Amino acid sequence: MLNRRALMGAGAALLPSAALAQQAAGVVPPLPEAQRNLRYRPEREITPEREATTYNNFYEFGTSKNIVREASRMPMRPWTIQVDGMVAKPATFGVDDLIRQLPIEERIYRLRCVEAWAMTVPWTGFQLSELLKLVEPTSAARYVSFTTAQLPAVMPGLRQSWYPWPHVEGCTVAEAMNELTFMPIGMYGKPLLAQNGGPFRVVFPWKYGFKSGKSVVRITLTDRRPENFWFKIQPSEYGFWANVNPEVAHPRWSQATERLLGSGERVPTRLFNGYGEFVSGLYTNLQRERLWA
Ligand SMILES: Nc1nc2c(c(=O)[nH]1)N[C@H]1C(S)=C(S)[C@@H](COP(=O)(O)O)O[C@H]1N2
Ligand SMILES: [Mo]
Repeated sequence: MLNRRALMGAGAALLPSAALAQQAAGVVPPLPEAQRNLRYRPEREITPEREATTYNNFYEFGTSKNIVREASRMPMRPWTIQVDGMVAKPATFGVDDLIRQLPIEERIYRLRCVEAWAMTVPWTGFQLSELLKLVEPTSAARYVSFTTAQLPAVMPGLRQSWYPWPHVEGCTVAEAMNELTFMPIGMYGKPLLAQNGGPFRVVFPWKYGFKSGKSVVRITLTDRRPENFWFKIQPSEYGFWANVNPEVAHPRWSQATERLLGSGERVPTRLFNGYGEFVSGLYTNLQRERLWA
């Protein structure tokens, strides 16, 4: 019989190098165990996995909704995320080290694109506030920006030089620390696919989908409002706040209803995408801001 100490010793010596070899080979490890958090109720049918993983918006890979083939060429290991700016402890984390350090859970959230399609997805991931606690934002930090990877070899969209690459999105520190702000590393119980923003992205379920930057490589805390990608392209249509509101029309269409991916059913859109109980307090003193995209 194997001696337990010898076994543990061997495990400790072998596992990290095995993990490193896997990383070097670009292998994405399976998701850790994750309990579904029932505090966040879907209130809708979960969107079929096929629809949610094949109808995508990811301009780095092209402007159509059909970018799976292009995205599948993106290597997702090794992958690091740099967290810097106005923090006491700036750090760069390997994605798998980060996943081991943080509490991982499953949450079913609704996502409402500004183009009026919507989906309901079981995401696996961590609350962004848990990551920010590791780096300790300073009291001067007011905003957080999220930068997407720029990989010209696999992202044909980057050749469209009129777009302001890299893709940057942002929010306030209060929004980033809100309990709803989530960083998925998976969906439908599987590692997040490249087309959905693997190996990890951010989601703000109460904001239009364009705020949820994909394939993030850098998170920066600042005292200046980040100029987000879509705002730079078309400021009249895509604001900084972009909270979902059925009564405030997009310049080119009504936002009163939305089309569910999968069934194609049209349903009424809700204020803050139905998450007002968690987030309306963030906006009480901001009535003069353009809070709705
Ligand atoms: N880097 C990057 N992030 C992005 C986008 C993008 O083009 N590039 N599109 C956004 C938009 S408009 C939406 S609606 C969601 C779509 O996410 P999904 O493809 O997983 O449904 O991703 C958002 N994040
Ligand atoms: Mo979108």
